[in-house]
Amino acid sequence: MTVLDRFFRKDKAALSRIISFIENREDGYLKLLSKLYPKTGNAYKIGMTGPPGAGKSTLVDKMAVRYFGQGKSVGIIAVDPTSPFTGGALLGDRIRMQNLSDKGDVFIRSMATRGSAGGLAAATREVALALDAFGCDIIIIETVGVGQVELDVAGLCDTTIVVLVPESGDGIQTLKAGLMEIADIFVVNKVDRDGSGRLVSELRMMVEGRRKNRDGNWDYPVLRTEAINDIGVDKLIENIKSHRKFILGESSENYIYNRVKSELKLIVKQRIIDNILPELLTEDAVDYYAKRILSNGADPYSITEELIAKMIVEDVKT
Ligand SMILES: Nc1nc2c(ncn2[C@@H]2O[C@H](COP(=O)(O)OP(=O)(O)OP(=O)(O)O)[C@@H](O)[C@H]2O)c(=O)[nH]1
Ligand SMILES: [Mg+2]
Repeated sequence: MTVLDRFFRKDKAALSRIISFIENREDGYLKLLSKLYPKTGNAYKIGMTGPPGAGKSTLVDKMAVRYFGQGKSVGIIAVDPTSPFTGGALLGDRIRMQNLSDKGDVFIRSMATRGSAGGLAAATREVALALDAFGCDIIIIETVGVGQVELDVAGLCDTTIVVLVPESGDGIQTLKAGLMEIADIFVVNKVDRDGSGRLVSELRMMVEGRRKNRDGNWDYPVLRTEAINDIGVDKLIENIKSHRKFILGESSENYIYNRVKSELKLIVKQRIIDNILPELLTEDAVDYYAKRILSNGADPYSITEELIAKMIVEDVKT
């Protein structure tokens, strides 16, 4: 039996192998993704982001227990853009989530840095695709809200939750604008700490201002949780359900159609960046063109046109 056969028989070891295969971009991984794709479309993807130590993993853990209790299978991806190796935080996550991973229908995977931010987001999408094809009903993707990655990851999630804590700084002004933009649901965690009331009202005010500038009528919820004591988690699950209903609208067709479109665009873009661009812009080629600019009056714009023409001609030939 091949690994893929075992994968389709819900063998977790095979799932691990398939994920590594995809993550490492081994020969034939694109073909493999094509084989997995027809089996996807069932999973609901939830993004969980926020500052380091906000309590994201603790919340994910508690949420997973709820979904598990509803008989759903849950895949968790912890994306760690800062530490390329199994760092302390990651190890901590593994330990904290251990009680879940023993249960059977939960699969946890950590991902480390790979090349560009876009590359990491693409790899995350592909791992999520594998989890979806495997039969996960819910996929939760945790990212630390410190860079570009979580913005890209939010793009592939159906519902994005931004977790903030009273100690995130002097109020919401200091938070990255991008982080606020991607939120469908805000969670103020560690409400047992001082200052949570103020943060909640600041967020509610911001959300109020934002609602006036947007169409649609999703009321961005601002929820209070104390993840460590399992408080506020049911409400969060309810709000995710409401958001799901909201985005799917009267019929899910439109949502899925737009999803497929944006996914296709991203995949093509990433493929050009990963495979075509490096061939076009080799160090030697760049040297050659830079010299032409400096010595015989060529300009970067016409060189770009030349390069693109070359790319198209070469493509037609093959
Ligand atoms: N006081 C208090 N502590 C909490 C709460 N929720 C989580 N913590 C603690 O906060 C610390 C960080 O929690 P994590 O769940 O690892 O936070 P995280 O956002 O996943 O952290 P990174 O993945 O490292 O960015 C841990 O020591 C948790 O026990 C809470 O509601 N109240
Ligand atoms: Mg964490």
